[in-house]
Amino acid sequence: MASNQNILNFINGEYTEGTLGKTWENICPLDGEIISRVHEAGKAEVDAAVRAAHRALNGPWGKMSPQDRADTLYRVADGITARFDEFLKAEIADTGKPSSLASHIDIPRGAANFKIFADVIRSIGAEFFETVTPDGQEAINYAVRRPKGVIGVICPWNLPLLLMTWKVGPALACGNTVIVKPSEETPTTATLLGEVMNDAGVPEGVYNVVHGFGPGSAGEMLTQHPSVDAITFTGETATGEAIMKNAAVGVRDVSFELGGKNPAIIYGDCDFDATVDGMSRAVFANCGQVCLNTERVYVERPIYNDFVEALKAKAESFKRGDPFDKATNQGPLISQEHRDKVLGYYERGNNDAKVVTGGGVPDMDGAYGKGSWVEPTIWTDLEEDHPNVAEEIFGPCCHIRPFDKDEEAVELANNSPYGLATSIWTQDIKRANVTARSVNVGITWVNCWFLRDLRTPFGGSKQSGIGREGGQHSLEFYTEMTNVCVKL
Ligand code: NAD
Ligand code: 6OD
Repeated sequence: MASNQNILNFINGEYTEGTLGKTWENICPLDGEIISRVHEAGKAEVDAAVRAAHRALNGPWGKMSPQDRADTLYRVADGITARFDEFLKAEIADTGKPSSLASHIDIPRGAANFKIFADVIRSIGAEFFETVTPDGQEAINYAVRRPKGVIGVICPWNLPLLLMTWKVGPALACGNTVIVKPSEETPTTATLLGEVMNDAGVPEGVYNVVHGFGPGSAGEMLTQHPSVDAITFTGETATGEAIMKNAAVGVRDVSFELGGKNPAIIYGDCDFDATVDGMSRAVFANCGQVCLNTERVYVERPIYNDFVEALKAKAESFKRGDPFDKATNQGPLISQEHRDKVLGYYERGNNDAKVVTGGGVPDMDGAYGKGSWVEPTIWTDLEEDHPNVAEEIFGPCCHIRPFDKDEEAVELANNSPYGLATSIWTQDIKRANVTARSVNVGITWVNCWFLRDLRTPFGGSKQSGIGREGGQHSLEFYTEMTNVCVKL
């Protein structure tokens, strides 16, 4: 996957190397090859992006009607679809994920995120009250939604285009302008999107991209910038804490999608084969690098042994290698650094747990031998406070534990500082609904996993996030409401 590409910042509708004169090597995790050099933005670029975003906000974008904005975002979506293969190859080079996954989820969702929020903005109405006071005064009240302003969008590496457009789509639909800071691991698709924005007729300054890292770099500069009106962030909980401290200066709003240690509850009356299929995705999809992946599996005792064996068979069936081979269904981890972290947990598991399968690094042929691959791994027999059961690992691994009573399963599931997502597997509709209301998470799936309707509220409770985005829920963060009271 070697290439000599230069990845530039995109500010005010133009690509720029920036003034810092610093680049870093973008490494493909499939084979360790350098795929591009990324030009780091400094304070001058962040300032320029913020100024451009304010000009666009107070200029053409701010003055555009919601209908025209929605039409423009449809053109952006169509522009991504027209260049589907380019986006696909870029995402695969940055992340190593199999084409079967990226062509099914990442790129189509990257486009869909613009259309869904364009549709939302076309269809919203206004809250309206008729008021009569005790002393006979009459008024009408209506609430209008205005854009919040210039939004800082800080993104992770696991679903780069998807998670970035999940924020940029609603932000622009609501009339805001954005400055995106993609992950340093996956800078390419956000950069490519600049061309699509220009071709779609998005005015300059509406969509800006600055490249860099977190502390002391573009990420922190953006969150500290006093003229950034609000920050939406997806990433680690500890990073969310750092961003929140910066956002507190100037009392700026945040929307956070953070870490998780997601539980699944599998009842003895589930459809066994469908559950094993679903759980294989829930644990191992994207090499375990989806915030929604399951890392804690609780199984009712009568089917525990069979389930462990069946998930083991799935874990051992994954095909690694050429991402463009249709049969490939496991990619590498995002980087050697992340692999070292995951292998730290594997080592603890090898020492402390019963290792059902995995626990190491697979043999890979040729150039893939330099990639950041790990084996899908299953542990049993650990205590709940063991780091492998308590901490987010973000790799293709899980711990499985038996339970006897429904209440016990719920208690175990809730025993975490995180509260992002769960899945419940049963054919008993009452049991499913009672459990669904008892687990303290933002998203619950019954007999499925990551089945997404983009209009639904998405987000986490406890340390997994702040706020909900999706459909009309995104308006809460991306707009300010002004109530207009008119005396009659
Ligand atoms: P990360 O927090 O390390 O980095 C995310 C982004 O924040 C990157 O662009 C990074 O450069 C930037 N950043 C880092 N420190 C910063 C700082 N001090 N100020 C400003 N920006 C800073 O996360 P990651 O490693 O990219 O992603 C993995 C994590 O993201 C996991 O914890 C995962 O659970 C979480 N995640 C959560 C969701 C969700 O929806 N809840 C979705 C995807 C990923
Ligand atoms: O599907 C989504 O909208 C979404 N935000 C998914 C997040 C996945 C986290 O890794």
